[in-house]
Order: sequence, then C-alpha cells, then structure tokens
Amino acid sequence: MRILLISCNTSRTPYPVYPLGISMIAHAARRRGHVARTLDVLLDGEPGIRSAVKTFRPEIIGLSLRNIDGDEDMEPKSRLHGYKELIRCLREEISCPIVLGGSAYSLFPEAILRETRADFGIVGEGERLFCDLADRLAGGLRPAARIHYNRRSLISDLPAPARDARILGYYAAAAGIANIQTKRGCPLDCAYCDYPFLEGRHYRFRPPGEVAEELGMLRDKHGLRRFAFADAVFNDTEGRYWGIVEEIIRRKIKISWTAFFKPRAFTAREVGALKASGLRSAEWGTDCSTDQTLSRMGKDFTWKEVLACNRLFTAAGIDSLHRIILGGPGEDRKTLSKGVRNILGLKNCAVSTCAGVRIFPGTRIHELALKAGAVGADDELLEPRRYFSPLVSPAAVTAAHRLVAAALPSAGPGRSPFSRARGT
Ligand code: B12
Repeated sequence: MRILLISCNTSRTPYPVYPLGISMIAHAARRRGHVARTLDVLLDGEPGIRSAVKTFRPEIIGLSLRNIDGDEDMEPKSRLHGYKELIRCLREEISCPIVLGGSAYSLFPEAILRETRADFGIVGEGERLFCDLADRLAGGLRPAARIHYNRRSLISDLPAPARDARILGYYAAAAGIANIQTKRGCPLDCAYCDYPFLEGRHYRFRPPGEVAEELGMLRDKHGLRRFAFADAVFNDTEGRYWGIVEEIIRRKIKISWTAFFKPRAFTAREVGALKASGLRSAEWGTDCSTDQTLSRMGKDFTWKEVLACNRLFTAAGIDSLHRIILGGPGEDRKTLSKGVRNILGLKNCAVSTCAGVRIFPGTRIHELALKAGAVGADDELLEPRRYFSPLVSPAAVTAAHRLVAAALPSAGPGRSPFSRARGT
C-alpha cells in the first residue's frame, strides 16, 4: 500500500517539535512491506500537501493529531478546527481511507472521529494497529470497527524512528533540538495524568546502547547537539536511565539534553553524572506545592525533596523549571497560602503555575469531578474543563496563580527550559 503520513501539529510553543510519532509509524509500515511517505503541515503547508497527494496517490492517509488545545495553558484554543480543515482539503483531492492517531486523537477518539468524519482511528501507540489495519485494507477487507483500541497489543521492541531527513532539517533549523524516546509506559499514579493511558502502565525500555547510537547518529550525520528526551518521566523508578547516562559518558557523546524529571533524593554525585552526560535543564513534574496536596495528587515525594533537588541541580548549573498546579485535590485556603510561600522560596529556577486541573477522560481527577457534579457523565471534555478543589474558591486559586506569576519573572505558562535550547 502507498501510505501517506502527515503530522498536523502547528504549535510552535515552546518551540516546534519534530513529529516523532509518524517517524515510528513510517518505520513500522515499511517493515511490513508498505511504501510510506511523511509530510508535515508546518513544513509543507496546504499547497505542499495537496501536490504530494496528487503525485503520490496514497491508498491510505494517516494523520497524526498531537495537541488538542493551544499552547496557552489557561485559555487554551482548540486545534480541532484546523484538523477538520485539513481533512476537508484532503477529501477534495482523494477518496482513500483517512486514519487518525496521535495523543490528541487518543484522548478523545469518539468525539474527534465524529467531528472530523475521518474513516478510522487508532487509540494509543500506532505501530502494530495501524499496520494491521493497512494490511487488512490492502487485502480488500474494510473492518466494521472504526476505532481500534490498543489494549493488549503494545509492542515490546520499541523501534528507532525512521526520521525523514527533509523534515528533520526543517526542525533542526527551526528549533535546533531533536527528540528521542528511551522508553514507553509510566507506572506512576498522578491523579490528573493520562500518560499511563497513552503509553501503558508498564515500562518498556530501549537498550541504552541503541539510544546512544541514535544520539551519536543524529549528532554526526545531522549536526544536532541538543536533545529532548520525550519520555513521560526520564528518571524511571527502576533507575534504568542511569544506563543511558553512563553510555553517553562512556562513548564521549558531546551533547546537551533536557527531560522531564520526578523529584527524588538525588545525591550530588548523581547530579554530577547527569551534568557530565550533558543535562542542561530539567523540567520537574513537581505538580503541587505542599506535602498535603502532593499526597492527594498521588505524588510519592515531599516538598523537602523538591527543595533538595532544586538546590542540587541549580548548584550544578542545571536549569530547573517546576510545573505546579494550584487548586487540585485537597487544596484549601491554608495549603494555598503555604504553597505560595513554598513556591516563592524556590531559588534560581523557573516556575510555571496554572489554576485548576485540566480534566482528561478516565483520570482520577475525572472521577472526582464526576462525583462532585462538576462535569456531567455525557461531557466529552473536548472543550477544556478544569477541576477545582471544593475546599477553596476558583477565584482564590486564580489570584494565587497570578501572584506567583507576578512575583517570579520567569514563571508563566508555556515557558520551558526546553525553549532556551537554541544556541545555549
Ligand atoms: C515530551 C513532551 C513534550 C516536550 C516535547 C519535547 C520534544 N522536543 O519532543 C515539550 C515539553 C516541549 C512539550 C510541549 C508541549 N506539549 Co507535550 N508532551 C510530551 C509527551 C510527554 C511525549 C510526547 C512524545 O514525543 N511521545 C513519543 C512519541 C513517539 O509518541 P506520539 O507522538 O504520541 O506517537 C505515538 C502515538 O500517539 C501514535 N501516533 C502518533 N501519530 C500517529 C498517526 C497515526 C496515523 C496513527 C495511527 C498513530 C499515531 O503512535 C505513535 C507511536 O506509538 C506527551 C505525553 C505523552 N506521554 O505522550 C505530551 C503531550 C503530547 N503534550 C501535550 C501538550 C498540550 C503540549 C504543549 C501544547 C504544552 C504547552 N502548553 O506548551 C506543548 C506543545 C509543543 C509543540 N510544539 O507541539 C499534550 C497533547 C494533548 C493535549 N492536551 O492537547 C500531551 C499528550 C500531554 C497531555 N496529556 O496533555 N511536550
């Protein structure tokens, strides 16, 4: 089958992100004997996509929908309209099946399929299910089920993506950062988070040697020096990330990198090793600002550990950004004012707060919101809804969020150490 895979992501905040998802689907499809081509809305635009459809004449089109909301954390704008427009253009050119996938699609599969009138959707990781669907369509079988759920079909050998040099070149120039995934899955139990749903609850690791190989290849062949690990949390609970850190140091791969970290009791020696491997900035899933709210959010660390991490990492010259949600489960007036004091006590780092918790389907926050009657059972949540603890008013939470943003010049939505990646 001739398969056209298109990244539909137009977000440029904090910087344009290379479409890793379609590179992985393309790799899997080629291994199954299909001919796969990748395009990117940011790079190719509508005219480029129309002309590629005319010349390539795809037999299946796969669309990757990464973000549903805009980049503005507090007043997000839906991306759905743009996705619908693209599908309308494609339908004008060709009548082949259109298959949706990607994180945004996976979070709202029924609603987005209905709204866009695409033919099929794959929920969760796409390699196996997309190729199964392509094989069936190639054999003349059109499955009755339009939405295909990834329940027991998660792959165990994670692929190295087949990066398209043309697309990679565009992102290298636009952002200067390459992304790389070292594992999938997250066994943590944070009340608001959909990552375990998107990636599975169990870790599936790539061998450190293979990750180092990919880093070296991107550096030597494509001149990339800056990397973002796209794992849900880089420092996994089993400590397997040390294998990657050691491999980078052992192979003397000169790069700088950033990743999502979970606060834990690091030693100065460990932070030294991270720094030696090129860690330049850490984005902390701190999430709450008091012990009480941390525990209610399902976090297994304390504010003392957050402070210690911040001290150690900043002392080592590693930038830190803490992302903190105010107004989540268990927040009351006392925790709110103590939390603000705690946040203001964090030194030499950036803090990004938001007021209320974005509710994603199937999360514990969703259950709490349903129980409290804050959202109805028929609310698909495609229009963003936020959960606020019933123990404090949303106005008080918003005021605290504004206070922190005004007090810390580096705070504010969308700011990320990832965004300082170019040239530093
Ligand atoms: C790492 C990450 C970041 C990093 C990216 C660093 C980098 N250089 O790559 C940073 C911090 C920069 C970032 C920023 C943002 N992010 Co982010 N990010 C993630 C994270 C943790 C991993 C994304 C990733 O690369 N995964 C690895 C790749 C391989 O997976 P994938 O793209 O999902 O592809 C797989 C499947 O989705 C599927 N698939 C993908 N495409 C297709 C296509 C077809 C046809 C099929 C069948 C299947 C399929 O198969 C693929 C392989 O199995 C996800 C959460 C998560 N766990 O997924 C959030 C996530 C993608 N981010 C999200 C958001 C909102 C953002 C921001 C808008 C936040 C902000 N306010 O700034 C920005 C937007 C950035 C941009 N320019 O697009 C949301 C998107 C959904 C939503 N709520 O809209 C997510 C899901 C988090 C969440 N739960 O809310 N992000």
